[in-house]
Amino acid sequence: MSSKPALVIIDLQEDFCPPNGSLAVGGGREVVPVINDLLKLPFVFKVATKDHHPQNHVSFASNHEGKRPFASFVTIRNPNNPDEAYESRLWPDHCVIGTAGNELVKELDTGEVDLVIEKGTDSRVEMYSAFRPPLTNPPLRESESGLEKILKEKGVTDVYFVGLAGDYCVRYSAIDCAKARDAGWNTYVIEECIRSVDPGAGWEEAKAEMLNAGVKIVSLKDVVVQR
Ligand code: VGL
Ligand code: ZN
Repeated sequence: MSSKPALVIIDLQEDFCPPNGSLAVGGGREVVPVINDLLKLPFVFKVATKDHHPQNHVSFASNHEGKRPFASFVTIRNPNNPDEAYESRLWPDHCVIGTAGNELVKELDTGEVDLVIEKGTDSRVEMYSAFRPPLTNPPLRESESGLEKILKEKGVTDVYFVGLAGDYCVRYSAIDCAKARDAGWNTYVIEECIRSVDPGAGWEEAKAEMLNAGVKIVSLKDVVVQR
């Protein structure tokens, strides 16, 4: 069977990049030229995701009395089941809908991108994954992004993840992708094409968790895209 590889570019937005991003990831902008080169390869489908938050998003420290970005955590409950909850890190306001920080980075060759998918639009839940929020009981279907459906429709067999941040949204997107057993996607993260909020311990922990979930961490030189 021939492979049908897709490229998913995670959250390559101004707010995640120096020099002006409100949640700038060190070296975030450096991955753009390499990703532009990848966009020229014959992937069957190329998606860019956007973190797309309303101003009242639960992950902003500014929406919680007395909490500080990066240092504080909050308990997020399933709106449909107060018994299901998770602890989540709080952030500076970022990627707010309609602001310059929400834009895809201007150097990205968006002319080569087939589809832009918005995620994190439900103010009630954190959503690092490009697929869905982590809450499952019951699942918040209305806040899913639609990415799983479209990758299935396109008959994709392999999914390559790149973008920001390696230890947050790339990590949880790749894990959800590898866990979609019915889809059977081979899931890859290209290590040169990510940067992390915490490039030391954070990225190491992320890699271990991804490997455990069946994600393959690969190097650019090992990426062969054929169709
Ligand atoms: C992200 C923190 C908060 C990411 C999004 O794209 O990795 N990180 N929101
Ligand atoms: Zn966010």
